[in-house]
Amino acid sequence: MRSKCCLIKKMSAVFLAAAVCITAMPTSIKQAEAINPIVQDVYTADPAPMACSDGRLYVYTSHDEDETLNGFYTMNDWKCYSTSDMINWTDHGTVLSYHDFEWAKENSSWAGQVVERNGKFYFYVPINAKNGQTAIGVAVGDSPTGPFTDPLNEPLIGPAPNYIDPTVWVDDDGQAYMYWGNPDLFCVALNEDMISYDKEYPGSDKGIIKWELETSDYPDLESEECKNVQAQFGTGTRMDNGKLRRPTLYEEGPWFYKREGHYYLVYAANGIPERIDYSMADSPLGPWEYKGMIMDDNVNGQGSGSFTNHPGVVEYKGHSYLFYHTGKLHDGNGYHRSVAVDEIFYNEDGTIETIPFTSEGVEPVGTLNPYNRVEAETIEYSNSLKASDNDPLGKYGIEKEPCSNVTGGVNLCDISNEDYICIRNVDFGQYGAVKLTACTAADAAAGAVAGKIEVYLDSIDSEPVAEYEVKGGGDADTWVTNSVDVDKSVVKGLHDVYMLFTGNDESESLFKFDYWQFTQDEIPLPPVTPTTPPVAQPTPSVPAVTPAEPVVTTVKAPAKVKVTSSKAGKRSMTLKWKKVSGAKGYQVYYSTNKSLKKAVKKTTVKKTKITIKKLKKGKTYYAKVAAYVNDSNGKKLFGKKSAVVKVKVK
Ligand code: FUB
Repeated sequence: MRSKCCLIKKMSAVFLAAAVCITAMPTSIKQAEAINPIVQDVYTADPAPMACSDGRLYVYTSHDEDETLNGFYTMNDWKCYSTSDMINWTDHGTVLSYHDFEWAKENSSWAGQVVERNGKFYFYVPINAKNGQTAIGVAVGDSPTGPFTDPLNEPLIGPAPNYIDPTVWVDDDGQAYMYWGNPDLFCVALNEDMISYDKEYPGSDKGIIKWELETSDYPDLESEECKNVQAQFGTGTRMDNGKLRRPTLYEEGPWFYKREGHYYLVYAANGIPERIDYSMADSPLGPWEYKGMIMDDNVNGQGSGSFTNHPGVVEYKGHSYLFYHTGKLHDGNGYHRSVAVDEIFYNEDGTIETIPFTSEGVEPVGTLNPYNRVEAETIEYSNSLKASDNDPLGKYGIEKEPCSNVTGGVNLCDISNEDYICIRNVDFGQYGAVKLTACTAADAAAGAVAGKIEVYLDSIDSEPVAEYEVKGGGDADTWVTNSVDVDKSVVKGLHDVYMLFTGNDESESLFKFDYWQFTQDEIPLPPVTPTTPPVAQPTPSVPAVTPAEPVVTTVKAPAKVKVTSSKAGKRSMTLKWKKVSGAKGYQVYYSTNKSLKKAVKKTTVKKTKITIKKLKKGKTYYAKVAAYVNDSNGKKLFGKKSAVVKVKVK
């Protein structure tokens, strides 16, 4: 049995982390350790994880639109994310939408699930048919990220009332089953083609096996039939106008699977707000035995922010995970949900321990290799929370869009000054990196600098280890790949990597970012131990060539900067300083922290003047300036920083 002590430790860490968040952390900054919600730029719900034969874990989600129509779910497509380490998630964009089903109506793309079988990927979705009734459709793809197409041109099952939330499991004997439904629970045995079902299945009604789970089905709540469903799914408590609405706890969102000989049905339970409960069985069609709660709708008096929940359970790299959703993203609620993940623990008898929803999420189960091409949309966290006018930073967040580059996939876009992304557990190895290559596109003249990608290790308040200039290619869709040298003695070992995007303060779209990749230093060959004594060589008749000495040029650091004026403006400050002879440019450091040790922002200019905008009204800022030159490796060599100047912003 998994030790309780471990769970308690995890729970205390959660509450401690939450306490730290409340007291010390601005809403726009999240600790690198906190991964929930796992997606921060769109609202995602109804997670369906799939451990794929390619070694990655994919999570398919439904998608709550930013604009909620008629105060109800507004959902038109499904998204896909993948990971190999459980902390950095690659966004694969929208992989399916109601447009892909000719018979479907808009705005009903609810909870789906993808299952891999014989090299194909089957995407089961609930969606309204044109007559407005719910139905289950299936789309098939050759890869986990699609494209998926509807092979049937009609629903797999339905339309009929309450046909939502399909979940599919292929049993060890090859028989696949699909459960679904709210408030009744249904099941069919799928045929081997995975796109039809056995209409003659023994004991079924035209192939459908049904658990009747509405109170109206049980005029006598003491009847044997009612007691039977309560033994399977718990005794219901959901009331409606003073009357019991459900005889059992089952609500919706079933997730069906088998583990170590036990069958599980995990589902949203106990009315609104929903929690997550489960039942177990010895055979795929039950009878089920109600086992209790896995996740409450409330932790320490705090609700999850969403009145629904929806489970997705998966085993990956030796761990068991529960994916679920909350309303914890900025502006979140029951129609603006976000997918989260926590580890679940099984006891020896197969029962599951109760876990809380957390903001810290799960531990990494792998590292990220920076020497492979890494999609820019592979992110643990991005600071600009949500593309929303109500963003606490008062600006639009980083967005993603289908990439126009030959590499395909998606890219980051709508990047504005000081947006950043964090990629965790990046392993640069013992020899370190010598170069950073990035692929970007900017709507700027060819060669013109459109912005910068500053790279920091472990903290955004440290010194940057790379400053990559993003150059225009002539138009917004010309992709440019460039490299910048990095110091292998610094960029080595295991780090969290922050990429801070800087540029024109006014721009909401500095550049687009497709991918990045570091180049590793040459790995020294192991010394060869000679097995036989070396044979004596004849003396060369030509004089030996003396190996060329590396050219060493001594570059002197520039002189200390002298700030000549500092003026406050409306939410801005202007600094001027004396030109330093030989300087290539100047770095300005500023913060509201007097010692300029915490929350220091940096910006680079070529001129001897800067106006820093979007500062906090009425706050006192401290600033200093350093000149720099490029050393023989092209790296910035800074001179001494100026004395600190103080400006109270209007
Ligand atoms: O996302 C729409 C519906 O909300 C799902 O189908 C249910 O499971 C609940 O999460």
